[in-house]
Amino acid sequence: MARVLSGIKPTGTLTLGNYIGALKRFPAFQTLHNSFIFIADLHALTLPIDPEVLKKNAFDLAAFYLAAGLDPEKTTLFLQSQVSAHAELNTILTNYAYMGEMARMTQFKEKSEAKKEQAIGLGLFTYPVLMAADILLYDAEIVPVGEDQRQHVELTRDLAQRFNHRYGDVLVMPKAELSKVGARVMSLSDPTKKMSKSDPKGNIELSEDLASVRKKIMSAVTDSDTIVRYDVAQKPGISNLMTIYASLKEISLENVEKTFAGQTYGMFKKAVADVVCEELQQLQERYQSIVASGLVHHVLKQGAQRAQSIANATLQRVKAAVGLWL
Ligand code: ATP
Ligand code: LTN
Repeated sequence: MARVLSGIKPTGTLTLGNYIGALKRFPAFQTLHNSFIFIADLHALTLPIDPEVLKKNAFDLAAFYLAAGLDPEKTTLFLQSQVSAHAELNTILTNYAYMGEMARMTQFKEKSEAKKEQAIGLGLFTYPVLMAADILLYDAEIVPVGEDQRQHVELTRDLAQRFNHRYGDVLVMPKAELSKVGARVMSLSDPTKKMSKSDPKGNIELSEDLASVRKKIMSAVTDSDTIVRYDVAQKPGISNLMTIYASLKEISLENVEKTFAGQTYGMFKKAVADVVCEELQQLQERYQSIVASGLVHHVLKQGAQRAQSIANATLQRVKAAVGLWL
């Protein structure tokens, strides 16, 4: 059984982009693979966040993991900060990562763009090293993520290769696994930008009121043409709505084109709104019952214990390889 690992930062309410690009895909791995899914709370500290908000977000994220269908008996679900091996391996790996390659990371460039150098935390700069530690600790071969994280997984591969070149076969080479449709869901208000947690006008939040969801989809920015056709360059708005529809219905983009041939944008948008609201309604109901069950903390505690035993073994391997006393 191959190991699968992925994580999401508890930096805000999850969006439909997080759901389609990552969360929705996680449960499928748990039957065939040994699956590790975590809450990247240490990563959430790389940009300013209120402590109470962080705690609440982490809890909600755990509840959404369960609501999306992760079974804690099959998937090890845990909080990154509760497995100290992440921070330890991070410390070791920072010595093998280069300033130049960190500075080239698109996410770092975007998130630090508007800030003065004095206001950019070092954690934001070394973010991908911690992410590499997350992945390498579990010998993960498969890393399901959205398109924006592909570069970080590539960097993880470079680091693993560099480390192994020097110390022998210590680390397992991971690979990013992107969904064919929906690896990059775009903003509804500006379909040339990624849908993001920090853009409430252009995003749909998983816990959002369904009337508001419907309104946002019906008023999503599109072009002045009338044909429902997939063409990212000419028709980014319609293409994005097609992606959302195709992902949730689990059908191909060609199939979406055929289904809506001859129909107006208004009719198509209504169908998209229906499918999104239906999915979110189910998710929100499951989320409510999971919160009411009071099981979240127990699941995370048990998950941290399982994660620790795997992560500590890898950490020992790494320590031995570099010459640290065990
Ligand atoms: P932010 O929006 O604050 O920059 P984020 O949502 O990109 O953060 P995470 O919450 O850690 O960051 O992302 C979790 C997962 O969701 C990652 O696998 C990421 O690639 C994926 N993801 C995020 N946004 C999108 C999107 N718009 N389309 C597809 N996948 C996405
Ligand atoms: N960097 C990711 C979150 C993340 C992650 C990971 C994803 C942290 N560690 C390990 C996959 C594997 C993000 O910003 N979306």
